[in-house]
Amino acid sequence: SVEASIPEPQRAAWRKFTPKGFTTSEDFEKEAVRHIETTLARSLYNCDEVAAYGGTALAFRDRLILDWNKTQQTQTFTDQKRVYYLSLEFLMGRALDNAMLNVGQKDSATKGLDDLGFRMEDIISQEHDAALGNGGLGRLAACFLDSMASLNYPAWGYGLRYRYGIFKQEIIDGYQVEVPDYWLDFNPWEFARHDITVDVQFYGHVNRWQDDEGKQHTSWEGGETVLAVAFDVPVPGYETPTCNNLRLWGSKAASGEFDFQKFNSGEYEASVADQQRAETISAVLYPNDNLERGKELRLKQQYFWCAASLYDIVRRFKKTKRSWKEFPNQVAIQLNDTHPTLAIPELQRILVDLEGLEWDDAWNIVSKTFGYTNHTVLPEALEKWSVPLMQHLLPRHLQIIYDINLNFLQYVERNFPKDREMLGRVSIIEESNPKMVRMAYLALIGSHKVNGVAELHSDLIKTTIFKDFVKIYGPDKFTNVTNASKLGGHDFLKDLTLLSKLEAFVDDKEFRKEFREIKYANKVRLAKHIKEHNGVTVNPAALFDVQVKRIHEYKRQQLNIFGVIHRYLQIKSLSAEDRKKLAPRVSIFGGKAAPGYWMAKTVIHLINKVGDVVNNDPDVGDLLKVIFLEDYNVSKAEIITPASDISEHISTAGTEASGTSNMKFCLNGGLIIGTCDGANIEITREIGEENIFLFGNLAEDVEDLRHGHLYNHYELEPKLAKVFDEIHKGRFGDAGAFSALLNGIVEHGDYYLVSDDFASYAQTQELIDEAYKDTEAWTTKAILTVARMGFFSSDRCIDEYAESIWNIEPLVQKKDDEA
Ligand code: T68
Repeated sequence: SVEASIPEPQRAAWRKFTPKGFTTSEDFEKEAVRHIETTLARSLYNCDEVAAYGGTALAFRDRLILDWNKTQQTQTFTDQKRVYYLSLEFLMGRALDNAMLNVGQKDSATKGLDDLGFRMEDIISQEHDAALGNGGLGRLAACFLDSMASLNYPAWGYGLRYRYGIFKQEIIDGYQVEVPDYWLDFNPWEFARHDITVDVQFYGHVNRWQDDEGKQHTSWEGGETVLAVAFDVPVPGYETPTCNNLRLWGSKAASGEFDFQKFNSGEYEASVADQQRAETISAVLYPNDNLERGKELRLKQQYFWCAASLYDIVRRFKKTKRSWKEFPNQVAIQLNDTHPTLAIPELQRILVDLEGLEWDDAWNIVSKTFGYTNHTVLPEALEKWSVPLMQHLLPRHLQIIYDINLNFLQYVERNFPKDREMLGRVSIIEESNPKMVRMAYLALIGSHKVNGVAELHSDLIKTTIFKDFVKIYGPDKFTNVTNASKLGGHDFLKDLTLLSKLEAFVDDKEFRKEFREIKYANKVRLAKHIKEHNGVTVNPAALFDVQVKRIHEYKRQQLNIFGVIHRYLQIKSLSAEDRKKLAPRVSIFGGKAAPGYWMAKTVIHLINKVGDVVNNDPDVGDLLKVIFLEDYNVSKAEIITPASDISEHISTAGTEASGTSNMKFCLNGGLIIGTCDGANIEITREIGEENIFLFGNLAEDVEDLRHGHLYNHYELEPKLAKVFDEIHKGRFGDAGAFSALLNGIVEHGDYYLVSDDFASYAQTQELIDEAYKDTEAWTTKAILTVARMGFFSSDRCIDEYAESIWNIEPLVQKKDDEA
């Protein structure tokens, strides 16, 4: 029973004027020109590509918002269970091309733009990436939004509206320099909802009292309030009228009496400072991937976003007048890593303190509502917050966390009376100095399902970080949902079963030729980009070897660049005659280092220095080029990924939870070299081990190897030792610049097993050289790889979440919108 604002007698008039959206190039032009002239206040005398982009985007936005309105209305009327995906990162990239593909009017728009004198490609490239994420975790969230809409699930994303996304990377003299990414200058894809706001409280103190009937009450009082303002981003599905919502919260100073008083008493500047402090909360995305630094502002961001989102979700639920018991039947909340874990104590607080439920009834609701996805086992990435910090910022939440912990530990004590040690191990509170709140444990205890993101990773969390919890809760609380990537849009086809039909064409001469031509054209396009941005000429017929991802020691870009140096030394050692037998290669790197991560920055520096030497060595010519592509991001990935012959996914076994670009490269007709880690293992199972280049030690052996480095005699792998010698000699510039990198391996235990895996890596690279010379066999591998990748579609992945964790059904809209 939802009240409509327009009474029945007037609805006919309304409906008569409801916009219908365009379906022809003429109608598109009409809309685009209208927006350029009116919304953007430009004329035909000053319509540049930026304005043409604006007009095009606004025309499509109008289309999306009509679908959005209808979808939201249908979801409200139907009132079936919804899922809320809480992620501190959504790495969406550009929206226009996606909107055009999903709405299905790209051809009309291309023709329309052509009529107006513009090329679609140029217009698309005007758009600034929405880069509200670091890497895989944020990109996965964006893919999930897309698939949830494409599959018609009633789903919302909740995140933060950062004013600055991930920094822009510049390479200056071979060093990374960070430049702020102010991306909101013109963003046609968001709708500011100045009427949808939430007051979010920080600091203050807790009061307890008894009412006349003797019932205990707790309230959180005082402190400061910051206003959360909703910004909605439409999320269209592919070839469906479903258009879901991504709600991003921006922070603003709460306009209370406080400011006003300051203003009146002449403290104008102080009240401006308050304003700015409040806006700081959503100002910037923290640029660390797989690392936690425990900064107060980060905790503020997390609570701000959780509190606003939960208030919104609860408000929506309360409108339906259902009883609280029904909450988990209507609402599923997925926690993307531990970043939104405060949503658990926050919901408990709402139910107990504000709604008056008994603790146990509330906890029963809370722990049925949440699901938690773990994305890492790296100890330095597991979130912990200091108890004193939490006591200061969120005093009531800390109490609630202690109470959750108490109940949990009592349960453990009852069930494992003989294992006293276990209590300390599984406690949410780590008894260190200062004490720390272990967010992963809180997330696990407060959720009904915990999932890892690839089979190996889901097994690992059960045997390492969550081992005790498997004993406590049993294995059924834990599950695996292997990550996936988007294959709609730019990639091959919508229907993954169709993808497997490609296999029948593997021997088709025409098809094979076309397949190769597409790959070659993509390499030509990347070669052009490299020429423009790096000033280096690369041969598109050479093998393109690509490693693009965040720079991290565990991802081992250092292994790759040491391998490149090894190759260079080999080339140099050969006679001109023997060099002719070699296969030409282009080694392409890209990725950002967290600004404070010195080792990662050193790796970037080394890659650039090696490039300087190799690319200018006349002995080498086309045989080897080394390229570092500046500012790797989603839109650059769209040029780089389809151009790779081999991509590298070479993390130390057991460290990369899944990886998702490995899938993306395979879907784009590239082969991969990889370790037995993350989703590489499942990719191998799907495509066949004859179609992938695996190397290196296995996860099960890593611990012993590390131990051996520290306690046995340690010797560097001989080929790697030669590489290090050359670096030491200053062949790639001042050796001192790289000493920490080399010492980490030679003297400090080689934690990431670079030396252990080097021989196997170099040998596998030689196999790749040989394999690439056999063009026909290579083509077969590439085609079979693509054809067998259907499993890694994010649609499959989302269906698995929907069925095994969320228990939600798709909501297919009726054609007729009469409700
Ligand atoms: C990635 N994690 C995993 N984290 O590393 C990758 N971390 O194996 C996996 O495929 C992907 O998640 C999706 O499951 C990240 O990207 C972060 O970016 C991150 C950000 C903030 C704090 C910690």
